[in-house]
Amino acid sequence: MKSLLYGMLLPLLMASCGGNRQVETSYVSPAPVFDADSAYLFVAEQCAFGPRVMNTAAHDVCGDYIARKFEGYGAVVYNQWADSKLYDGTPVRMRNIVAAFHPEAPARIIISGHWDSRPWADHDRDEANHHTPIDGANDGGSSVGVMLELARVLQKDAMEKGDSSFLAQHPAFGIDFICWDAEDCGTPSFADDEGRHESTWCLGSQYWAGKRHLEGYTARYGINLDMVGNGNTVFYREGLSMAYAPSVVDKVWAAAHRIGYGKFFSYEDEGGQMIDDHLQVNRGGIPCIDVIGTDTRGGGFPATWHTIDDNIENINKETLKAVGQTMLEVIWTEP
Ligand code: AHN
Ligand code: ZN
Repeated sequence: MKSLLYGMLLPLLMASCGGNRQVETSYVSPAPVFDADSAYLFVAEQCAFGPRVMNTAAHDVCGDYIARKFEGYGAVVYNQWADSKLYDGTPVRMRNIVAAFHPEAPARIIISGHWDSRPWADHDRDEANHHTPIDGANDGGSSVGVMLELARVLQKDAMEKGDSSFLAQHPAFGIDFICWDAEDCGTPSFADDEGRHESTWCLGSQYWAGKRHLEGYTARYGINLDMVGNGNTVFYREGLSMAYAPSVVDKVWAAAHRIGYGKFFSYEDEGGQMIDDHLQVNRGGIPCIDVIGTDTRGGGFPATWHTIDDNIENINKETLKAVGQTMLEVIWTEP
């Protein structure tokens, strides 16, 4: 206690009697640097395969790419393959990819996002594009790009710091990066209303909520990332996140504000609720929030949402940085 008091008082005393009257109040984060250029490259690499639509070669090859990248950064990768059906009964093969750091550790957190891209640009202003699959640079690619960069940073920290690295210092703490498949295949706007049901979205996370990649698997909480890579983006405290996991919302928003990214993480009440992968994780019994991008100009989904403009040209490194650095802050300050 005594030394703690000294530690707090000494800088104040020095500041008040010394010549230098500037008291340093800015917060110094323990987290390493999140490289947005690197995250951007991971988004570009995913897009280069073509749209990650289930039952296509681009999807399969990109799934292998994602699994291989995580393994290269030292994660243990679990693949969860499963069969499902689209809104119209089309059979699809899906693959959830789970990349685990410290797979045996009991105290786990999940950072997740979907890796598939929407098979139809059914929100494009040109109706001729409504049946065209999208690159999904923002919607899908951005979350995976951020997660891969987080994995790269974890490995870099381990290699440079050895025994004093974050993970070596916290052997009981583990992180799972979960890439959901088949999130974005919900009934398209050109189909009959009858098939337009909540259950046609998030097929991969629905499956996982019922049958985990490992029997008995659980985690403290999850943070799902969705559309975290466009410009003009702000994140509001989404309704279902506030209902299921308010303390996780508080933790993430506080972390962002602490390190100077408050403008991206708004405390304004937008009140909206999203049907997204976080809902399935919550239904599976693990508190999970959704960090989902909203357009600062019009509110609602980003301007590129479900259009052919959701491509690498509209990826913004500042947004990737704000989200990625906030995730590192959350990890590095996790008790
Ligand atoms: C619905 O539109 C039902 N949910 C939004 C989830 C989503 C779609 N996120 C990205 N694409
Ligand atoms: Zn989407």
